[in-house]
Amino acid sequence: MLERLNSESLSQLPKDVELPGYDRSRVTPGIVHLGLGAFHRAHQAVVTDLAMAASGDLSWGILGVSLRSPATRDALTPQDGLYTLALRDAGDDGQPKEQLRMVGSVLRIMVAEEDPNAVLERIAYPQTRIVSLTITEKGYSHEPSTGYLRWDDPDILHDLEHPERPRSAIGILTYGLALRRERSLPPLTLLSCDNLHANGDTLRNLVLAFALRLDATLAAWIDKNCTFPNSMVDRIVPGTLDEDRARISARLGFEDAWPVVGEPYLNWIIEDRFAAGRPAWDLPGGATFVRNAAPYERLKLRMVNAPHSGLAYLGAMLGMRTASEAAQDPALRRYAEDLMQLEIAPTLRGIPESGLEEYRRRFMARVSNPALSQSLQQIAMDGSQKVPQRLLGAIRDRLRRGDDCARLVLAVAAWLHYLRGHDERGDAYAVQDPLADALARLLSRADVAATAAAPAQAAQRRAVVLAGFKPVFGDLGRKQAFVQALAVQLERLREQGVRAALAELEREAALARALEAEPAAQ
Ligand code: CS2
Repeated sequence: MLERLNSESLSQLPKDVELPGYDRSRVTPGIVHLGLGAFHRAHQAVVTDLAMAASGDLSWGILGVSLRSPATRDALTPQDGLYTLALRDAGDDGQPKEQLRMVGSVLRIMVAEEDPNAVLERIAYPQTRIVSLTITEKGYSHEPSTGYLRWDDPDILHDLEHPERPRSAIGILTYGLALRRERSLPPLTLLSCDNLHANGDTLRNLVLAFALRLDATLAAWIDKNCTFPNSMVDRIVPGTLDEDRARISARLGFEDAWPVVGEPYLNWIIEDRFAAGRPAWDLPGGATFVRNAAPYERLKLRMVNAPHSGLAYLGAMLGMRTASEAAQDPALRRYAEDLMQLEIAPTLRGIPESGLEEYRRRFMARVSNPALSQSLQQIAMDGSQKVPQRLLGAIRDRLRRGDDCARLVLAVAAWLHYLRGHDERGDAYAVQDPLADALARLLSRADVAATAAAPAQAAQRRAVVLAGFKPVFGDLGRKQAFVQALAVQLERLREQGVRAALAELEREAALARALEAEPAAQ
């Protein structure tokens, strides 16, 4: 049995483990972070740790908040908030190599569901200057196709009725800010670090909509005093496995109940609009501050998250388990590369082709990282919340110009096909999605419509019903070209399977190339 990791262990760790470069006992809290999952702990918390060491400004400790689950709090509290970050990659010999670092920036963890008031108090605490969020797409209680607050969301309804016990992130933030105003405290920055289109603007609109419903003067106060910078975050962070816990603890000589594992690559772009200062996050290997994050966010959602989702749905249906397994399959690899090169890159105007080429190459290398075990189901989950900003924006852009988007549409069709809940070998998996019930009803309606139609019309009828799902597709479902393309790709997946659908795309591409190469007709 190993002793549990805690502050006392720092001096006894092996020499090759990097330590927080500052005196942790002098750190004071400046950030409240909602959603203390593995991603935050492998990304913003690490850059905050490095920034405190480099600048000597120790007033940016993080108070972490888990919205529901006590698991992270229970794992990290006995460790005084300390945990290991393991960066993994393949070494020159092809074997996994791993660099360990102790992260010291998380001071304490609270669980909102147990004690929402403690969280509101912390937001309304004079020293709190940033409230940041990684609550995943579904944490925003918004409609994915429009970005509007879902007033029928059970948590939002609950929070309107129970100001003293909010449970949605939007409710917690708004009531916390109301308390801040009551106490005449200085302004605050709300920093979304989720993979959402215009994440800061989206968060701002949601908080203001909720606040307006409570009290127009509160909304005006928030609007005047708080900033909501947009940001782009990037690092592949698989969920921690038991074998990671065991391997890392053995190397430390102490038990770490919840280390996090990630790739060496990290990118963070933030709009420099902070209402009350910020840590010196702009260090080498840290964040870059910009005036407008939109082009970076679009690049990342389309050139990382879109192929990721495409690989996840197609790979999962083939019965694969991890992203690197999918990315190393020759046909899937070609699909992901063609998707980016032929269909997505041309929608990213203003970025030089060589830059996009480099970005594509780097993504393929990152996703193939054999030392990381990122589960395809993790990427595939919550598709209703991910598909719009990852795939549908690019599809809209291409349709507007009359361009072909078969590969993008195949990824969307693969998501819809994946929702059946079993792969091509018949193995079942759980579909995790906040709209799972509505999606299950949608699939049945599509089946009924297809069965009732004449055989030649069945595929088309199915696609019309599926694309009519407004929360995801919005008005795209009314675009004939989209519905048509969706019908083709879905039918291929249903009738012939993933491999044949991919082969068909390659045949079409080869034909198009041959036609282009042919001398013009006499
Ligand atoms: C992934 C992302 O789980 C997912 O949906 O696509 O978490 C991805 O790994 C990160 O955005 C990479 O920065």
